[in-house]
Amino acid sequence: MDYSDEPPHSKLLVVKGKEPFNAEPEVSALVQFKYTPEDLVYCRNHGPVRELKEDKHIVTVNGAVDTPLKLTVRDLRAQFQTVRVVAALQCAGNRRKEMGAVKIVHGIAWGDGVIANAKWEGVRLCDVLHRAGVQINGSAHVSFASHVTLCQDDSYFGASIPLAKAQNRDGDVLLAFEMNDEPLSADRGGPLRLVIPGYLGARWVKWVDTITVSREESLNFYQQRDYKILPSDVESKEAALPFWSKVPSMTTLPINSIIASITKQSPISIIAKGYAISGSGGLITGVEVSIDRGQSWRPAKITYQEGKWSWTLWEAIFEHAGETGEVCSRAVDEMGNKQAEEGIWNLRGVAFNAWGRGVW
Ligand SMILES: Nc1nc2c(c(=O)[nH]1)N[C@H]1C(S)=C(S)[C@@H](COP(=O)(O)O)O[C@H]1N2
Ligand SMILES: [Mo]
Repeated sequence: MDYSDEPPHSKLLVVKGKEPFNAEPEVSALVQFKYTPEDLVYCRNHGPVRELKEDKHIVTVNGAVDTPLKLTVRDLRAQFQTVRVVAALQCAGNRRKEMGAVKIVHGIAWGDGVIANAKWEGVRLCDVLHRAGVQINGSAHVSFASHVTLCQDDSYFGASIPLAKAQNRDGDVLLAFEMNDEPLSADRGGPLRLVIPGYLGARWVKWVDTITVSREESLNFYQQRDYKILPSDVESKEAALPFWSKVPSMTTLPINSIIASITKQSPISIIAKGYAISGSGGLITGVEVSIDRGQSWRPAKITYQEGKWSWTLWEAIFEHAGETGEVCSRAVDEMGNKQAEEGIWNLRGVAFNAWGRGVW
């Protein structure tokens, strides 16, 4: 793999790996903004990052369609309605470090900063598919690929989502070219990436150049052999082998909340801040906090929430917290999903969502 063309990356991130570039912000900095500034967005890569020219980039739509299409980003802007969605992008490995403390897991030891909330702008994937004329009824998938560089485990990066998700107008799936009113940077996958509200980050393919409608899911390594919640008794790579083809690919992530910062306001009072997210798209209806290890809970104040797909920011003041202690958080959504005390261990360390915890 060739890392000689790597563009400069944000200096504000904690670097977990240089080649490929993987880095996350301090979560205390992250929750200070409702829309994550570019420099604080985590970077998750399975290969080199490339700076591409918008006017040269072409996306091809093919597979089970009437008319294979080749479109530039300019074509997308000119020929389709531009829409905006506020959505949180979250890596399935968010909080893997905590899961790894339970028992060893495979993957980058991410903290709780591999999440970003942003305004994304682009065109609806369903409008583009409509133009191409989808020929399949029933169960089908839309695959996305970027052949711009090789990846660690495959010759390209790919992912897929059910066609029904692409066609569901509740939470538009976008071919996006802007984040927070700026053209997508190279690190964000510019000039064109997928935005798939409610789905794990691995499906939000960056530098996308090929879209294929078919009966099958993407055959890419990252769809087939990764990003799956293996049964908890699978404890090694070898033991995992027979399971990859049987375990479903991940789509949504579970409800979650974490403690991002605890600040003393006086010798005995504290203010705790954090984020919550409902992976499946049900609005977060409450975040509760406890300073007695879950004996008693009280509601935190929700300070930001925007539509169904954004993260939720919250804070809670404890006037009589004492000099030291631990805050726990747990979130509930409108579907009644509630964050449990323990997360479920799995070999790849994905979808960890135990109660948030922080000490002061
Ligand atoms: N082409 C390509 N797209 C990709 C990836 C990648 O390595 N290559 N990583 C995926 C993963 S696992 C995540 S979590 C998000 C991260 O997006 P970000 O780097 O903009 O934060 O991009 C996804 N899209
Ligand atoms: Mo990811």
